[in-house]
Amino acid sequence: MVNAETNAQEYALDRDCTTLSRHVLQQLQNFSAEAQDLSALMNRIALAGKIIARRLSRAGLMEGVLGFTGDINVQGESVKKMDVYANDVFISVFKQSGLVCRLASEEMEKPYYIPENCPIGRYTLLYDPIDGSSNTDINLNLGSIFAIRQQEGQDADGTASDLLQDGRKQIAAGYILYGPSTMLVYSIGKGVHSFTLDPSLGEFILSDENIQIPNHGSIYSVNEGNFWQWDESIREYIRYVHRTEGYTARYGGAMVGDVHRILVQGGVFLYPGTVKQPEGKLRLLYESAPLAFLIEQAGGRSSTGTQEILDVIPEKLHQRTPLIIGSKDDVSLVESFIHQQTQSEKSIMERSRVLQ
Ligand code: AHM
Ligand code: MG
Repeated sequence: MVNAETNAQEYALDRDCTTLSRHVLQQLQNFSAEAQDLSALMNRIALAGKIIARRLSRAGLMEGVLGFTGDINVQGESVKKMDVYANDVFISVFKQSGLVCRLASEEMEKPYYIPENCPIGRYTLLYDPIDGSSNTDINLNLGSIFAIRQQEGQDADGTASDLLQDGRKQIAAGYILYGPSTMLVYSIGKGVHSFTLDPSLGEFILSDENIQIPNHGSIYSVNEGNFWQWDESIREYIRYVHRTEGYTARYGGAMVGDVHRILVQGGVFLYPGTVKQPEGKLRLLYESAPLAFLIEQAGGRSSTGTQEILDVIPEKLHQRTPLIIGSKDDVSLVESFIHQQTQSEKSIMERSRVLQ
């Protein structure tokens, strides 16, 4: 009896001590400068998450937190006050850290360079400070998405052109989910691990290690309001899931929550291109590539429909891309509809050429 109690106590103590920074060091199994840097970087990201979560938890009671600023961002979208706040939180947390040289965000036209009077590091943080902004004013789940890349070359002209590389250059990626509890899910290329913020400790504590996404799931997650804006191949896929038993739709308007559900339960999340916006809505460097890195680490896949997301080389920082992400089999199924459509278009063109 005493033994069982002691074991339970030891377990609880051990669990509470598995903080994010300790976990990163355990993953790397060494105390090299790089391991220390990564641990410190993750710690800073966690701090930003805690500050944002704190504000969100009281948003309805505070002045000047909810609603729009009246500005339009580089994406052509109306900016919410929380977008600006969260963007600034990441800058403020990293400015004096000595870990990064720049921060590139969905909300800023150009990267923010650490001023010369502050310690400058060799990493770049790429982030979407508040993902799913439309959920902000109605107290629904939101997220922050992040990725870390190493600076390559000097970037003397300030164009950050070394960031225009494929997603396999990411050394860490993940998201913070602001839901009933705040969770941080990350990968440094050694599996996917989730942490839950324990408000009484003010720490993210390990909640699940080496998460594996099922190869297939029943969930499809897409904004079906865009049905008539999509290519016929996507419409055909949706018709297929409508008439096939075993599928169910879930769409929350905030990708971090939708992708988190799929990470845990399996299925597929899609944001395809539309007639007006063939490249879709989601940004490669701040949204699609970090999530692709994570989902691949969990044994899933992500694709534009014709190419692996992690292989896409952007031409510009704010490049958008169609996104199909989730369980291996479900991503492949969507791709098969796209492939079929491309093949039939090719054979129609071939036939009309022969007839001319
Ligand atoms: P945001 O980062 O500006 O909030 O945009 C990204 C969000 C995703 O989280 C979400 O899946 C999608 O936009 C929702 O868009 P829509 O309202 O077109 O379905
Ligand atoms: Mg976003």
